[in-house]
Amino acid sequence: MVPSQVVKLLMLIEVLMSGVRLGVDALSMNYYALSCPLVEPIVKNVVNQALSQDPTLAAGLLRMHFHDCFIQGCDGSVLIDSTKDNTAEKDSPANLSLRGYEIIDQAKQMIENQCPGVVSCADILALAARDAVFFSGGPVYDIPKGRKDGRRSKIEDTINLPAPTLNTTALVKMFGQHGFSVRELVALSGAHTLGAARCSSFKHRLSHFDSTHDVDPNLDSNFAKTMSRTCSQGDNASMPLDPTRNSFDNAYFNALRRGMGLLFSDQSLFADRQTRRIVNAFAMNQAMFFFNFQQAMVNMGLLDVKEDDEGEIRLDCHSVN
Ligand code: HEM
Ligand SMILES: *[C@@H]1O[C@H](CO)[C@@H](O)[C@H](O)[C@H]1NC(C)=O
Ligand SMILES: *[C@@H]1O[C@H](CO)[C@@H](O)[C@H](O)[C@H]1NC(C)=O
Ligand SMILES: CC(=O)N[C@H]1CO[C@H](CO)[C@@H](O)[C@@H]1O
Repeated sequence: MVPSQVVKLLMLIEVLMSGVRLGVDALSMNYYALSCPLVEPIVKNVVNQALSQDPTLAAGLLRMHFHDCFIQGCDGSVLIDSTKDNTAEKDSPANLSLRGYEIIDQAKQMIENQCPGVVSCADILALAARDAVFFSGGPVYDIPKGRKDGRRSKIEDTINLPAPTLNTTALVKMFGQHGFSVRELVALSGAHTLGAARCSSFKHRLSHFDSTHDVDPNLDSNFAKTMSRTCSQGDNASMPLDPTRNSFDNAYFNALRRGMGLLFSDQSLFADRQTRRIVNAFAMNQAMFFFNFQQAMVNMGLLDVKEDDEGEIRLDCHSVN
């Protein structure tokens, strides 16, 4: 068999296996088939319309779904507003750059008009992130639905998000604790094919990096100069995470090979021998990256999902019922 056939065969086996794994979960692909059959086209239309106006919001939706899932499971907790008695996840100072809340609100409103009290905010966010990937040129894939919304959203929980200062050893450990393989960590990091980061997330690489280097030695020197120029405009000045910030492609992995990963955590995937092999494979084969990404996204979307009595269908995504 030629290599491309081998890849296709492996993909087929993976698809069959993931079907088996899904069987044990309460979620299902056709969860809303009877109760709200139009939920997917509604979300897709709202997302497509919003992204046609501002394509940079695709990154916002994808990152929001990630943060939702990593804290307390995919339960819409990232959407909850603070109240006078509770400071919510979204008001964590370091994570203020989440964007796209209005897209979720708009979809939720249209869905409530069609089928009130049926579709969770967590599912809407998961669908919106999936649609944002496709809108930007990424893979199209089906995701299981049926998540319930959680009632807890606390600023202190955001400590469980990975920091951009982590190296691959630490990332492997953290993602491993959520059940992800090393390959899934690299595939999920490929989400940084979309969007941008602020200087505050990468300036530690540009001066007093460690005891022997002023600047991170894994950085391409011209790229480091561009980063410094950005940071001369302040901590909130931002730069794209890869050269094609609005298109979902494998340019991120090619950038890592040239020492042009913006975050220390990104470049560290190429510095580590075990993950470098995977970075190289994704850089050379975009179809393989897409396939591993969509699989890892399905798994991420299943993190600690709440079943029936553990959660609710929030009527307004901003507050618990
Ligand atoms: C591997 C560990 C990860 C670390 C350390 C990390 C860290 C970060 C940081 C620091 C930023 C920039 C925030 C800012 O400066 O405003 C960022 C942006 C982003 N992250 Fe991650 N992230 C990780 C994994 C992920 C995953 C798994 C996803 C989604 C599946 C994701 C999606 C995004 C997106 C799309 C952006 C751009 C946001 C925008 O432009 O609005 N990240 N990430
Ligand atoms: C990764 O970071 C940890 C914790 O900061 C450190 O102990 C370890 O030596 C680092 N590993 C590498 C390969 O740099
Ligand atoms: C950066 O943006 C945040 C949120 O918009 C704001 O609170 C902060 O003051 C800004 N910092 C600087 C240095 O401009
Ligand atoms: C990724 C990131 O910046 N996470 C931070 C979110 O906010 C909390 C609290 O300020 C920090 O501890 C995390 O490191």
